[in-house]
Amino acid sequence: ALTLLAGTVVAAKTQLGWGFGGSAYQIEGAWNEDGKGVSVYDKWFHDGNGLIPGDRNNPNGDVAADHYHRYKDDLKHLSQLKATAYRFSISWPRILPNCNGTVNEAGVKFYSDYIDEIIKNGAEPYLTMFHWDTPQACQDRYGGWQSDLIVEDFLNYADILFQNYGDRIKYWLPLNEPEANCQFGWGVGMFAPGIKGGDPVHFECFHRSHLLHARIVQLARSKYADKAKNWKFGMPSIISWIEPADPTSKADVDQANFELGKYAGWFFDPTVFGDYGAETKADTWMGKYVPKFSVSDASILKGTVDFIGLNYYSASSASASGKQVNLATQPTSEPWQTVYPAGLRKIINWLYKRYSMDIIVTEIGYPGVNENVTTLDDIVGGVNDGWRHKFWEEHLTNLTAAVEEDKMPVKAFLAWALMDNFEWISYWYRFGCIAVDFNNGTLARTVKNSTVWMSNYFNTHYDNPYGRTPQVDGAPA
Ligand code: GBH
Repeated sequence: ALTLLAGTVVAAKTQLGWGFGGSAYQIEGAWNEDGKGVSVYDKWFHDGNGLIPGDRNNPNGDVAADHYHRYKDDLKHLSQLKATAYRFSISWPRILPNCNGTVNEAGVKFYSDYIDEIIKNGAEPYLTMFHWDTPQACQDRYGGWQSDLIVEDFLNYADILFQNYGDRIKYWLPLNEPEANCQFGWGVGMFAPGIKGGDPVHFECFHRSHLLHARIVQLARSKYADKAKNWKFGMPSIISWIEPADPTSKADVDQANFELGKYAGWFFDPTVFGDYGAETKADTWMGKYVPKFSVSDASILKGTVDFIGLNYYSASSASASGKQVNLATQPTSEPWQTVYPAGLRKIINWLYKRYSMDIIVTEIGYPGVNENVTTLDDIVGGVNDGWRHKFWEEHLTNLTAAVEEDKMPVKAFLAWALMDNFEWISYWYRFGCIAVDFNNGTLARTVKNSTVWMSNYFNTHYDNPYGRTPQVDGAPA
């Protein structure tokens, strides 16, 4: 579209939302305030589990970035940086502390005020219902995600959120990375609540999560039919790009496609097509454990996402011979991450080819590097973050190529995370776009240089799709 402005022709830019994400346990703190119940993560760390040897004493999310008390100032950064979207999660045990029907009104009010504050700062709120902090009471009563009893409890929780926030929320992310929740919490047991149920429990838990997601969307579309016409649902999942080791070898390309298909077919296919993918069922490991959906399960599951929620962090290679190639373009402090910016463009194209749906990058981020550091407290919390700048610059170049050249329908890009936070086991990894001073305990906030660059990039290349404007003055001095 072209607009004539005093004789100059200005091409309208592509609309694409951008901003940041965060999750309750990782930033809020205030673990026992205003009627909040105990989550499995509170108990896990209070019991001394999950720590890295040599890390500072007993890191946990009790205080975290103290965002519960500082959220108004923190969210002012959205307007200051001209971000147009912000993804946050609700702490389930703040709303339902005892995993029964008793609602904590203070918790309901907190998130209502919170949503108002996001909107006042000109950003579109994306609401995550569950980012892993299951109420401990659900775990104690019936084993949490090991039992179908969690489905009815969660539906009641979702209903409370629809009822209280449905007037302001359009984008709903019921479950964040439910496969990771199941794998790490109940399968291998390295995250809370530390259940080592193995593959059968892991796969059952994730199967249950799919069915729960379907029931939540069904509830929205029946009980809140009028509003739900405008609501958009997604299930953010972490999926890595898998590169054929030799792109000229058909066998390697087939192998990479098979491996991508088995993950996509596990994470996304049920919500789009109503069943696990063919590759998932054919895989020797997954095929052994994926349960079957009944005909009625399949019919309620199919079509329960409006966009693919892509959490993109990493990449690997695949080949027919088992040969691997190194894709990393820069170092990272996360042992599980391989930074490969071209993979962002490739995975977007791959996902679009499979699903023909809108794509929202619900998470993407970089924790810094820990080269040349001697103690865990010396980590790079730096504000002159050249490595992160390189990370954003190369990923955004690929994002723009996907959008402008490949014409991919990417609707938003949510950088992980708004601020440095408790990275589930440690404060060692600094994913924040805003630094938080954990080292001397002031928790002072400083915008990282790369974030200013990113803000300029988005505001130069893209238009705001949501039509919200800030109702407050900029961020605190
Ligand atoms: C996302 O998960 C989360 O949604 C978010 O909360 C988190 O802050 C962000 O990524 C950055 O990590 O088995 O030792 O390799 C990413 C998926 C799942 C990756 C757990 C790391 C455990 C590490 N994560 N996994 S390991």
